[in-house]
This record gives sequence, C-alpha cells and structure tokens, in this order.
Amino acid sequence: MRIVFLGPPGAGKGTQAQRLMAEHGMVQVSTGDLLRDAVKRGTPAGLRAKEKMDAGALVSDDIVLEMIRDRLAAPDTRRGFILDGFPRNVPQAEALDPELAAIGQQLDAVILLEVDLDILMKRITGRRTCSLTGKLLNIHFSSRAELEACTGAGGTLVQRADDNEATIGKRLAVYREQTEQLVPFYEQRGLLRRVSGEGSMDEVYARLLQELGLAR
Ligand code: B4P
Repeated sequence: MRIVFLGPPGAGKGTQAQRLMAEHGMVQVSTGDLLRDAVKRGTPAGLRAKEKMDAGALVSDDIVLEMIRDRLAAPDTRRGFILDGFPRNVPQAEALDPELAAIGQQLDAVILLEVDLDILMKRITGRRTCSLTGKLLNIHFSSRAELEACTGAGGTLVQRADDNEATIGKRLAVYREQTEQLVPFYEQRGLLRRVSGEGSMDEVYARLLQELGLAR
C-alpha cells in the first residue's frame, strides 16, 4: 500500500505512521525526520534546512525532493510506504508523480487527518521525543507509565526546536497557504480520504485501520 499522510502540524501524522510501521510493517518515510537527521549530522542540506525549520517555514523543494528520491530508491519501500509530511505543496506533489513512475509505483490513497486548531496547539506544545527510543510522546496526553518508561530508563524528554509558540503560528499559516491546496489537488484525482484526527491516539488509529481496510 502506498499512502500519503496529509494534515496540519500536530495532526498526528508521525504518531500514526510510527504505529502502522510497528504493527503492520509499513515503511514510514517522514521528510521531517529525514530533515532533522540531516541537521543533526550537519550535512550541507541539513545546514541549509535548519534555518527554515527553526523559523517554521518550508525547506526548499530541491532539498526535500532529493531526500525523497534517495529514500524511495531503498529496497524496503518496494512493499509500499507511508509518505508522512510529503508532499507539502503543489510543486512537490507534481514532482512526486515522475519519482513514483520511475520506481513503477502509484499512490493508493491520501489520508487527510483533520484536527481543530486549539487541539493542535496543545499537541504541538506538549510534544516530546524520548532520547533513548525516539518514541513520540506528549506531556499532556501520554500516560504517566509511557513517560516514565522513558525517564525511568535514563532517557530525557526532548522538545523540538520548532515547537515553540512563535514558530507554531508560522507553521500553521504555511499549512493554510500552501499545504491545504493539496486537498482539492488529490480530491480531483479521487485519492483523498478524510479521517478525523481528534480523540485518543487509539481512536484515531482504529479509524485509520478501518479506512485502509486493515481492521480485523
Ligand atoms: P514534521 O516533522 O512533518 O512535523 P509536524 O507536521 O509538526 O507533525 P505531525 O503531524 O507528524 O504530528 P505528531 O504525530 O508528531 O515537520 C517539521 C518541519 O520540517 C516543517 O515545519 C518544515 O520546516 C520541515 N518539512 C517537513 N517536511 C517538509 C516538506 N515536505 N517540504 C518542506 N519542508 C518540510 O503529533 C504531535 C503531538 O501530538 C505529539 O506529541 C503526539 O504525541 C501528540 N498526539 C498525536 N496524536 C494525538 C492524539 N490523538 N491525542 C493526543 N495527542 C496526540
């Protein structure tokens, strides 16, 4: 199955993609994670991306496309993948077509995760990543046991540099101005499926399994 996860920052794209990867063996291709990794390693692309990411802006299409091309060329994506956070604007969506054609694949569905603005703010400001496992957590919504599984084992709860109030407003504006244009784009292609991203992580996951025909 080849899926795109679309939705505003904090909608839960990464959270749900991680779980589909763990429980259904799907390959998560997250441009956000690929970019953060490039920043951490100090690659030329990472150095160029950092300033944009910290400001809540989109990283330039050429950098992101090169990362996607390299990632889709890896053998594990032959079985299918979830594109998490890509495409984020119409030029990226148009550029994706020839990349998929080159590897003989096409999209099966584009999932739009819909979440209200006030919930998004709480999710983003509360987001943390466990320094030991990389698991996505949230100080407002994860259970005490989940948080302590990280800190109790000597890990720390790391907050992303772009998860501050000032940057979040900019990221939401970029979503409205650029990424939302992908809704009619994929609707016209008959690929768009709307899924409510509200409620608990388990509830959203159950809706997704249903929508993807994976519910038991
Ligand atoms: P991303 O890494 O894609 O991050 P995101 O959109 O903010 O988050 P996501 O929707 O995945 O939310 P999550 O599951 O973490 O992008 C970061 C930056 O990278 C961009 O701003 C941009 O600069 C750059 N970038 C990435 N892709 C690009 C591209 N294609 N082109 C150009 N630039 C690009 O969930 C958020 C929090 O909510 C977590 O703490 C989670 O635990 C919690 N949560 C999730 N679901 C929940 C639920 N149901 N209930 C309660 N809490 C929940």
